[in-house]
Amino acid sequence: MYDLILKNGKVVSPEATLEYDIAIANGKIVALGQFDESLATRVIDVKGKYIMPGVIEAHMHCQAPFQGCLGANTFYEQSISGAFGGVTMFMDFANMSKGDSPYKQVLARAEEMAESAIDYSVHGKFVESTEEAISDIKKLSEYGIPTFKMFMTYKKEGVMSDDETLLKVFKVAKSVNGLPMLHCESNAIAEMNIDECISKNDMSWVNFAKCKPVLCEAEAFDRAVNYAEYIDTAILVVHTTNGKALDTARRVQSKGLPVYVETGPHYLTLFDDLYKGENGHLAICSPPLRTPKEAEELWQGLQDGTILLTGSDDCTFDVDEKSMFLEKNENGTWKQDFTKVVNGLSGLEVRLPILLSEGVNKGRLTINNVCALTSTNIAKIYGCFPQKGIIAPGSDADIVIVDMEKEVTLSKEVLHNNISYCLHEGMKIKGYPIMTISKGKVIVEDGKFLGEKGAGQFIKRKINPEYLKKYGLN
Ligand code: DUC
Ligand code: ZN
Ligand code: ZN
Repeated sequence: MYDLILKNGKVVSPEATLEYDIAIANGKIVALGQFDESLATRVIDVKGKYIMPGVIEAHMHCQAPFQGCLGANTFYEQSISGAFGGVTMFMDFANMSKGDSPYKQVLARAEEMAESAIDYSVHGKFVESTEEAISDIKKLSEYGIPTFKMFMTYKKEGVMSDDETLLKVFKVAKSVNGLPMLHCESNAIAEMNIDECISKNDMSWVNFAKCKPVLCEAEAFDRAVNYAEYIDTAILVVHTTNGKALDTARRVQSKGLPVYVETGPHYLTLFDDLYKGENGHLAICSPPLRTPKEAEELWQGLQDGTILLTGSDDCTFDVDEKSMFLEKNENGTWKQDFTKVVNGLSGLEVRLPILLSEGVNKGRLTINNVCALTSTNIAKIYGCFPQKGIIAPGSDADIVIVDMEKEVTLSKEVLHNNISYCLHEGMKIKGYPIMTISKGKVIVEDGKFLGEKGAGQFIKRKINPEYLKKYGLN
């Protein structure tokens, strides 16, 4: 007897869309084919709908102390918001300051995440390369954490890795089949520009973006890639925003160097004109929003396989946190000072809808591409495939059912992210998740959350060494 049969759906993988039933028992997919309804406790007819592997979010910052703020959600609340966007597993980063043990910080973070309703994992983070810190790389990888994040900027915030640290982490990560993850922005360029704005006393929202132009990102991207080439190791660059960086990636990917690239939905759909508005501080994130030209370059990168991953870089700060260090002018407008605004945008819940609508329904991507970009490729590169990321016998029954005809106008009211604004307010979406299943249990149905606090489990990860030797996930 099965617990659940999903009948008549169009089952999506990166390669194909095929119609068959899915039989689920004990949290796992047990068979694909055609099944009699009498064989299951519950049968859901999903005729005409698409059945996709649950979205995996490998890039978010929840309850992460940063620039004096923490974020609006607990991990449980974050898991609810994610579930409405089809997310069935997420990964956050260890909180690290100098002197902290990366290993201990990962364990502490995993404990914090245990209240999640969906499965979860943690990435290690490196802010220095002391002997103790570096020796944790092996321990982390043995524990099931093979991914290690480093920031190439945020020196003043105390989380930047210097070049020596990058090189050391690259080298040791390589020896344990690990994957360094990079936030690429040149601290030197950003800091010089920011200091100039401060000395001119012009810290407008518009100037924020000017301080961190394409070249600020592209220089750090190039440097990270050069170091990867030197060590001959794999890296993953998060939240890439522009074609200049992609050209660097193309150059080395074509030689087989495993440089994996992620972009996020906000860089595809939101632009730097937002910084011209009075509330432009709500759109402050790093790297900053760019122009439609760069977004077009990113769509091309998604189409030609230069970008194999998407991540939301979710930082759900409400207006109170975004504004907490700002003052107002006599006329009630903001005294614009970008140095006092926490960086980050909310995006966890809208990543799949945006890719379905702007990607599939606008003819830029196939639904199979979106499956790869939101789930299969993420599971592969982060080391939890085939437990996650695919609808196949033996895999966890983490599933999102999508109605490609469903139209939703994005607004703060339709999202579940606990904040009082939506940067995509008014954006018309066609193609939306309508049901989310986590390990065989329906956790979102008919607009209601049915999951349980603490039901998520920590997922140990191990990356297929082939993906780390040569570019590509096939
Ligand atoms: N970028 C953001 O916008 N926020 C948090 C960290 C980051 O890299
Ligand atoms: Zn970042
Ligand atoms: Zn991030």
